[in-house]
Amino acid sequence: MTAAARSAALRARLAAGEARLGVIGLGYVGTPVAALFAGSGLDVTGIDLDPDKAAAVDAGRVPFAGEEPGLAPMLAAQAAAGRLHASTDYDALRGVDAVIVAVETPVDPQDHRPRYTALRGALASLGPRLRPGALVVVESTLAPGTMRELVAPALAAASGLCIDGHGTGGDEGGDGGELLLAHCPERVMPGRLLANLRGMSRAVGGLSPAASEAALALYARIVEAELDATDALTAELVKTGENAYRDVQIAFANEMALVCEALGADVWRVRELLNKSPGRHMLLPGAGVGGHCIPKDPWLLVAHATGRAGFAPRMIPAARGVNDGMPDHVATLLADALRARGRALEDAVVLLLGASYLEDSDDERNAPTAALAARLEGRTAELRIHDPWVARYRAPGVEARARGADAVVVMVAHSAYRDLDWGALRELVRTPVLVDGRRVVDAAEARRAGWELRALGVGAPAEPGPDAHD
Ligand code: SAJ
Repeated sequence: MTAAARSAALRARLAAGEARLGVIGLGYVGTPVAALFAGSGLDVTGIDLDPDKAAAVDAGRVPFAGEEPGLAPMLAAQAAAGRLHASTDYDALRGVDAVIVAVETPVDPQDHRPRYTALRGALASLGPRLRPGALVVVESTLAPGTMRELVAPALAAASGLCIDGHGTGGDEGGDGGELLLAHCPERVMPGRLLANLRGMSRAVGGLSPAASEAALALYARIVEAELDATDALTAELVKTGENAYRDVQIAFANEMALVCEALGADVWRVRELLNKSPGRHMLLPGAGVGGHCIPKDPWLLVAHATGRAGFAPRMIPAARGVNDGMPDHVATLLADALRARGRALEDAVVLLLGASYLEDSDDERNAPTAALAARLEGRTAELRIHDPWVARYRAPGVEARARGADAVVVMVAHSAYRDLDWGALRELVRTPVLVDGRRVVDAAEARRAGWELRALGVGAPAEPGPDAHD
């Protein structure tokens, strides 16, 4: 049977709603994906090594924290309808028509190389359960080149089947491969998982046209936006590139903030006027860049290319360095403001406002606040953290946490922080030092109330520099 015929057979089973789908990895990506495909009428089996996650999804419950509109009722309904099951046992995938792999693909914090332990494990366990004609789609974000150099060989070895469009035994000239393999990276965001899965366009990168066609038919069941057929490498580059692009854009905004501080300008006014220039969209300077994708994907983007054809990345690592340096810069602003009020850092009680990586979110992954807290660890008299969205930091409230403090540092632009009464808080602190890392504070109001304010990106009018009279 040719690969094209296998693809056609799978598409027919999908159209008839008879196809069985497996989803490996029941996290922020796999869980809503499983729910949506079950809701499209397919029988879906979720797999996760974590028995609690598997049990939750099998019972129709959301296996993670956070508000995800529509997800809980959808999971409950699909589990009740008998279309959604979950297990820790890969044998539950025997005979499936298609499998989506949505496991974590972190990078090593030291060498920034991809760590594919979870991916390799999933492929090794999945392979023996696959039959000829099955489609495997990897949604996890991958270093460009991974599909051809790691996923295809690993799957071929584990399944004993050849991959259509891939040299490992795939008879590309004759009937083609027995397995169809594609990469379809996700564009989910915490708080908008279902909305993004339905509403955002996706690159569908097959290792062969037959694989792309099968994957297009699969995703057409749940995606209302454009599905762009392409090759696997392009799909890998699109996903890692779109996030590296954002990281570089943020780094530019942060470097502009540092320039403005050095020269005594206001980066926010500069940004407002700069963005009036056609085609300029300077992003927001801030106290750092966190989350599960922006800090990671730039490293994935350059991982396999580095060292090939003499390529060595310069801008992308530099942008990562600028963004990862912002929590340190906040620490510098803090120490400077304390010094201005005669308080040494080591004698200071410091309150950090915001623990999550993003405003009005409870997601703490790679949060800049954690980086700042690590830098301040042991260097202050006391370090306090407040965050209305993170349970362990919610109580006893900003006022109580500010009482007796020597510095308040705004790290996250939570809406709740935009309404703080800085006059009242001034009466609670011991030393009125305030560092605004996210342009939340009304500077004039704060200064009128007596705060020693340092606003990220807003410099004090500086003395002319040594070369000011070139
Ligand atoms: N940040 C800045 N300045 C900015 C924008 C963000 O400092 O101008 C910081 C945030 O505070 C946060 C980090 O960067 O710490 C990441 O923020 P983000 O707005 O990029 O949010 P993420 O990490 O959830 O990124 C997601 C990504 N979406 C997917 O991967 C599907 C990203 O591609 C989107 O562009 C982004 O959401 C978005 O636009 O909201």
